[in-house]
Amino acid sequence: MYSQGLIGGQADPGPDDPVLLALFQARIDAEEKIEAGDWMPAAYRKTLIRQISQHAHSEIIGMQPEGNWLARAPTLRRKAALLAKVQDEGGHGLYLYAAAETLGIAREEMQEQLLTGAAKYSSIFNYPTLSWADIGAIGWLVDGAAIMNQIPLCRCSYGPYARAMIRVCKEESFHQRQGYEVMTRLAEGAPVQRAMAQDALNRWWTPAVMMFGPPDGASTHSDQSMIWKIKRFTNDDLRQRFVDATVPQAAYLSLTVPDPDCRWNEARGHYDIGPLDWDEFWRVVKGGGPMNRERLNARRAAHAEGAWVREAAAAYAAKHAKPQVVAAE
Ligand code: BYC
Repeated sequence: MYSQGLIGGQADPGPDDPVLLALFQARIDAEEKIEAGDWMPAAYRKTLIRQISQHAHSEIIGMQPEGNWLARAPTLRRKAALLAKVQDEGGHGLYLYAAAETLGIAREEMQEQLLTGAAKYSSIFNYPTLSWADIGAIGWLVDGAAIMNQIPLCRCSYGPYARAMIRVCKEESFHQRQGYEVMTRLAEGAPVQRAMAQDALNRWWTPAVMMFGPPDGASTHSDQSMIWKIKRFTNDDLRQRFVDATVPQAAYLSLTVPDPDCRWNEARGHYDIGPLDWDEFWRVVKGGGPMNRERLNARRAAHAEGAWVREAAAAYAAKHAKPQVVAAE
């Protein structure tokens, strides 16, 4: 369990202490970073552990849809880029677990929450990658959505999360470009390649638009997370930014966004989109998506197969541990 009650060895006076709460909010309002040893309300700590651990799980599970194509990449160059991208995602998961650990939760507990299905991870990774074009669509759309969501997280009020996000965003930017380049080649290619690109866009568009989370009216955490400057924009604001940036990119490739209601709205100065199927979103989040079972089973198998590495690392650490210095009487 994480030590909500103890911060830097000091007893936490509790979330209701109005003086501490006011001082804490004043620091947030002044754009100061909150660091691991600082006093923070228990609910702030809990929100961050929830969000950062879910984010870490998403990166780790997110390696699977693309990992599916590593051995089938069409050229050595494509394989090298995809391999680097998947490895980056493993690295993002590790920085994020480390950032969550600064809040007092053990990595083993987060792993347990993922493996038992108690923790969420991003809905997007519960869809299958059926063709090579899906690798292009994931880089373009999923990493594009991730950048839109994560650039503001570089300014998150919690220092360790904000700092981890700076490096993550640099790498996500390369991921997005490699995806768009794959799509560009396919879109400029033979009719069958164009058809693959369009089919991938058709299947990934709506899940990518829904990745930003439920509409603002149904978002349980947004209001408080905005006050705490964990979130800088609401789910709908970020979704709109993503749509506005991505629809012209599809047009540049002469591909069609699979939404008959998607059109420029001069009065709003934004693209409109049609209604989204939020029942499907919740079904996928709650385990009923096309790939939820496979994703968790693959993670459980990888965890079990890695047991010998954890045991060897623990044995090595024990062997090389500094002998305990016993204080002289
Ligand atoms: N999927 O109150 P809300 C990546 C849940 S990794 C599943 O708006 P919040 C990448 C939400 O957790 C992508 N669940 O929540 C990796 C909450 O449930 P709980 C991951 C979702 O936290 C590899 C409930 O719905 N990115 O990009 O204020 C390759 C109500 O939602 C989803 C991050 O994790 C979803 N899509 O806002 C390529 C970024 N959306 O927890 C790419 C960090 C919502 O109460 N996270 N839920 O049980 C965030 O920015 C925020 O947590 C979210 C949601 C915007 C995702």
